[in-house]
Amino acid sequence: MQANRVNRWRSLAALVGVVTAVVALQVPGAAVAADQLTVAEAIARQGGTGTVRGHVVGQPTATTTVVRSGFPSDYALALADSAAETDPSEMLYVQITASFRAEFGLRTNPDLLGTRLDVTGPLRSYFAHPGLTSPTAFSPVGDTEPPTEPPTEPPTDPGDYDETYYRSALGLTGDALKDELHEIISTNATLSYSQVWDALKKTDEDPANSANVILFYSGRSQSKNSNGGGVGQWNREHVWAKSHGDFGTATGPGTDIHHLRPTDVQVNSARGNKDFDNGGSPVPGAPGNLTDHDSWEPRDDVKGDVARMIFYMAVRYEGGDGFADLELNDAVSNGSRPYMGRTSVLLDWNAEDPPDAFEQRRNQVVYDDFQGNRNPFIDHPEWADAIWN
Ligand SMILES: [Ca+2]
Ligand SMILES: [Ca+2]
Ligand SMILES: [Ca+2]
Repeated sequence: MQANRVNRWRSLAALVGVVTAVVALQVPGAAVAADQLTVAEAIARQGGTGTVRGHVVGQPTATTTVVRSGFPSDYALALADSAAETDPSEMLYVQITASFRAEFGLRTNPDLLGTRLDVTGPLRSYFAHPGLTSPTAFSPVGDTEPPTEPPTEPPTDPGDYDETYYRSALGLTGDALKDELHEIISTNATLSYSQVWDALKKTDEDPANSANVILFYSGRSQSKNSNGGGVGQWNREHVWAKSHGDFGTATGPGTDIHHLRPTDVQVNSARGNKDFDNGGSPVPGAPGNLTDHDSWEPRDDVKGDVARMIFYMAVRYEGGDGFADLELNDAVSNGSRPYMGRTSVLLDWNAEDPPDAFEQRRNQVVYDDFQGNRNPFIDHPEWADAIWN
């Protein structure tokens, strides 16, 4: 159904394009149809709706960064009036929503670079830059040939993202690095809380048994279908406790699967909303985990995973999107304040337990299949020290 609708749009828009071209030929100097805008006009006329015609000149990955190769995702493209344009201020940033990604996303269709498109939708800021969001139609213009080369394989080595996704962050440290990473990773859409169940069945699948997930704290492999609220079942743990900033389970930090993990119901309950720190007594049902009245120490195999999820949340959520600005501190007993500790212990855990294949694969699945954004600290664990040390 979706594909048919897209194809009908494409056919209709292509027909309109032909008619427009004929009219333009017959009436020298005639402008294109009233609602058809150049990129310069669309930049000048933010607000309202229009059809913008322009050349595909790359993928915006930040307000002033547009990449022309190694496209990191199918989520956005930049249009310009000239195919050779390299100045982002002369570009319109176009959001590519889910139904258009297979045909117009640049990672899947890198050959679209340089071709012309008509895109219809509201002229609204995107990446804090003149843009077009929530498009209603895309169509190729003129004699553009469909791509003949098969799409390039998406990169899978975390280092492969340095020249694309992370290019604007390389070499930065401190707050400048944190700010730039925030821009890069804040392109994600999150699932509904009910959709999180199925997502976790993919992200946390047991590599040795595809019918199971690995429970985060206990390390137990358990049937994907034994989820729920009963004793011995697994449920959805917010590693950044949702009371720290009180974001609940609405779309946003409450459903951001970069920090949601399957856990044993009773172990989840024992962890509660405690901060992370070393020490305590053994946790029943979760070997290697320790807890006391104010903190939780996870088993060694996931200490670094915990740290990197907390680092991600502190960078992703900066208070600009209706949710609290989540931040690290070196305390415990943070309660409902939007903080999570302890910073010093989390930095140690990040160093002691570097990313392994399971964690890297998980980051890739979240990026490819669900949210379109990455946890930078899984790709570059050294960035935690560059920001917080
Ligand atoms: Ca403690
Ligand atoms: Ca680990
Ligand atoms: Ca923050």
